[in-house]
Amino acid sequence: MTAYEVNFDGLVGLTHNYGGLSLGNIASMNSQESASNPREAALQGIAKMRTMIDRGFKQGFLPPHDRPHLPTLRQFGFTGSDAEVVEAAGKRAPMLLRNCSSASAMWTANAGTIAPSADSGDGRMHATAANLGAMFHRSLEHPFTARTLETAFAGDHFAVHAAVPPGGAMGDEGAANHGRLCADHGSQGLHLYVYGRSAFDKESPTQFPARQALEASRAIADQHQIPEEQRLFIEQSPEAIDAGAFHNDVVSVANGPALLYHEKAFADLEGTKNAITAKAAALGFEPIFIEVADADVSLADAIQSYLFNSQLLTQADGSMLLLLPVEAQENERTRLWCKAAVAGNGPITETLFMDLRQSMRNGGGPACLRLRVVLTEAELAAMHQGFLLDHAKLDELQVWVERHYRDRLTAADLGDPALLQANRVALDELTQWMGVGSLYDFQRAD
Ligand code: SUG
Repeated sequence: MTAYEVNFDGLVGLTHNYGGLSLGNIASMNSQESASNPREAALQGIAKMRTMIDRGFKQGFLPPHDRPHLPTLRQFGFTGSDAEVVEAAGKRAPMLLRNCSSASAMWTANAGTIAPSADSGDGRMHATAANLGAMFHRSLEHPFTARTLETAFAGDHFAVHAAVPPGGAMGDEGAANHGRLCADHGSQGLHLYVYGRSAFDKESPTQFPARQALEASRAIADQHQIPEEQRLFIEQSPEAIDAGAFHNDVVSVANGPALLYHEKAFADLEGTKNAITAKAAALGFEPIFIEVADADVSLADAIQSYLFNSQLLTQADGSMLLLLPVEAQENERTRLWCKAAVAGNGPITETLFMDLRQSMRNGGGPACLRLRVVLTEAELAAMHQGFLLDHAKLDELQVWVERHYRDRLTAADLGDPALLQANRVALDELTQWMGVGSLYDFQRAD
């Protein structure tokens, strides 16, 4: 059946800032305390979406979450008017305010995990919001993410599930730890669920947090009704996590039958390749392994440049385009690897480097910024059209960003009630423009 891969990019939020919140995410740890430019960040994201549309791909977006998140601050005992809560939190609990202000929902590869209707037992497209339990600031995302996904994908074609219960090490980071291999987007696929640890092990195999629990991945495969023949659970290499691969999409990316990965991405590389080959054969396709040797690109170079955090895309003529961050062009090792890949006989015929530096400084590359959803023609028509973009809508979105976003933000600004107020005005306008009604908590309160 004809099906499209639609990329839903996270529209960067108005509070995009460098909080230094993610242990194990080297870029985020290094950027702490520097000033951000939310407007530039959003415009860089829009430029990427525009490039995708120019190239003939279908493009959607997910709106920012409302931040600072007042309901959470109130749960921590702050009272009074919204302005008073933000001001008091800025003075008495600046780290809490920082966590409640993160625009981290922009990385929609962590919004949830998707199963196309071609793969699920009941023939519906399934989505599960990711609990993001490993990092406090990200654990606040899933209720609103689930609401957003339910709004975008309402009706009989779709099944949207609430997040797997978090707590302890029961983390789920969504599509960033999931890949799907297939002959083409519309055919049956093999789901690769990549995990860091068991939630119930007393000890973690890593120094940095291993964010994805095997039990959470299993729960998702089960509730998405993925048959045994179409699922594999693969352990991340602890060495990669400790080198800064806090999500598997920092060291691997799948598209169609191709899997591009670093030699040290998985705990058991040979076992992983054999299992993929066997299951793919039963599904009627041959996987294409594009392995990057550690001798050519070290884990450190891969993580600094985000070579693998790229979008690997099948173009209309069947050739593959690799959309990467400019950092992968600036790093000599990865630039040389890209050159050789395009010159070689592999599926990648073109590379495109994009400036996403604002997001990259928080550890978010092109692949982090998008959630891939395979949709049939009927599903595409049935979903809420307010989440889909074309050139004209992108122009309007850009005007909206230019009107509402600040060009400089520091941690000290987060306690400013005027920021909260301005963000709400902007988001209220956005939901009206999308035609999605009252999506945000602040629009629903009495
Ligand atoms: O979860 N950074 C995000 C980056 C997510 C990248 N996503 C994928 N690899 N798919 C994270 O670590 C940093 C926020 C701060 O420090 O202000 C942050 O949350």
